[in-house]
Amino acid sequence: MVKAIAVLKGDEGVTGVITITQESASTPVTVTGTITGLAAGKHGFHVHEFGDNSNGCTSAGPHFNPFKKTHGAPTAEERHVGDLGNVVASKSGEVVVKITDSQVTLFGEHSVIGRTIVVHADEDDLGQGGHELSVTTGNAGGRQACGVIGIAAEVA
Ligand SMILES: [Cu+2]
Ligand SMILES: [Zn+2]
Repeated sequence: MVKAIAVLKGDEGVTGVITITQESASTPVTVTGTITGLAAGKHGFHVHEFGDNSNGCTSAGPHFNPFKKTHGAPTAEERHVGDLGNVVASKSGEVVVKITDSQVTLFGEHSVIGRTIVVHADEDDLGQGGHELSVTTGNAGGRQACGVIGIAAEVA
């Protein structure tokens, strides 16, 4: 079992804690946690390439895409590894994240440990929006909060 954690911080008071666990290299990851301070509705949620927040969430770079694919839905064959789709914030701005994914991994050369989770201002159109940015970012707008994925402390 590998367990990783990202503490999300951003402008405008958006914060969150996201945990990623994975039993073995051949099993899916589970992504759980909470995010607060968002506008109600859908927000793009991705793993970005770099664990670099030196210039805020911008320096995390593009979506993590080791296989040179086009942006897509988490359920699509054609997607970036980092494409986790959307999370949905309640009226009070809170998200409860519970995602299972078979492309994000904590094992091997394409491990996401050391990369960054980003939550966006807008909805990810999953590549289907017809906007110029749909095929690279899902046109999900600004980066509202982000955090580097690190190795989690062991909890009893
Ligand atoms: Cu993103
Ligand atoms: Zn993408």
